[in-house]
Amino acid sequence: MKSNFPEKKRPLILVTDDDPVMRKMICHRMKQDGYRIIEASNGQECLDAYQLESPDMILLDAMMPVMDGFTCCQLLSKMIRSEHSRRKSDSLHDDSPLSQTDQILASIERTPILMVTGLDDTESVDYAFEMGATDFIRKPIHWAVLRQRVRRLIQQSNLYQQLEIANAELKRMAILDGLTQLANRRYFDEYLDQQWKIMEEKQLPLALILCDIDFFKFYNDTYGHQDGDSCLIQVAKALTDEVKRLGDLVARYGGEEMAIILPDTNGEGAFFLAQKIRERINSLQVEHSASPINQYLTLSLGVASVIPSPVDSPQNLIKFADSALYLAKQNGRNRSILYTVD
Ligand code: GH3
Ligand code: MG
Ligand code: MG
Repeated sequence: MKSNFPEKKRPLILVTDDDPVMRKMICHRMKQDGYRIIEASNGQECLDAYQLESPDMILLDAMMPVMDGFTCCQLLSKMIRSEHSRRKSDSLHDDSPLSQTDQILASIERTPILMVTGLDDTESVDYAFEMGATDFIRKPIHWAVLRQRVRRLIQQSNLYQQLEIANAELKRMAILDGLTQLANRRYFDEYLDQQWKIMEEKQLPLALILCDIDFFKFYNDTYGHQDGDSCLIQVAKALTDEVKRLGDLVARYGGEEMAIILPDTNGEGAFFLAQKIRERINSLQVEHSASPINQYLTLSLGVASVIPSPVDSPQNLIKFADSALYLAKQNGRNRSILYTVD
């Protein structure tokens, strides 16, 4: 049969059987169907080949010397699962509401394992599935059945991968602001609550900087909304470049306002960072001819830091930073002000 797959996308099947004649026959059929093949003659070789080659599917004989197919299947399933959870833990935000979809997807096998065996008593069949086999086929092999099973398992596995990619993209979109690629307001709220609890437990300060572009309405009026958008992107990038510590979060708070959450940071430290950000924006020299206070674009920043306590709330921290920002505006803009209790 002619291959349906483009050359580079031909799925790779790992064929494991201790019987060389049987192995050759399976390989021959699989090649005819357009698959690429690697061979293993026992369980250990199969495990090694899996790690080395990452096949798209594994055909596994149950009865083999050195390591039987059931044991091999169990070890393979463990490897496949741990690789999957490693990939998952690399992703951004595992507590998102979308994690439910993840759990459903996680119940689908990733690299399918098709057991091939002469045994078809109830215990052996149950045992194969218990050990992590995705499906099961009897010897003597009915070649048409094998072909259909392989095709279906590979299709399912491809579909799963596509779902996983789409799911990761959805997760990303759910927490990012489309224009600036900063964290969005929803994620900001969530992260602030989370860090509030952690800092409360550790009795460490949590700081917040609110940054607002000065006279941005005039900027839009003068240069148009599109240039306004590019300007927001530029400011977002400058903020991200300045904010370096792991655990810090830069978010788009709303409109032309951005916010920075700084765990384990006191007022002085946060104020120092706010000043660095302000200077960086000044040094960009983004022309703002309609600004009454400067020929270039400027920022006003409100800074606050508190050690969270049960009688206080994250909303208060926002209120403090906001009132400092208000003062910065009142006192002439292009400045940072640290909130202090009067
Ligand atoms: P102030 O110095 O007091 O902050 O003055 P301002 O003009 O910056 O403040 P104001 O709140 O009056 O205006 C904010 C402007 O930000 C108005 C709005 O058009 C603009 N803006 C908000 N979001 C966006 C956006 O996504 N893109 C663009 N281009 N402009 C935005
Ligand atoms: Mg503004
Ligand atoms: Mg504003």
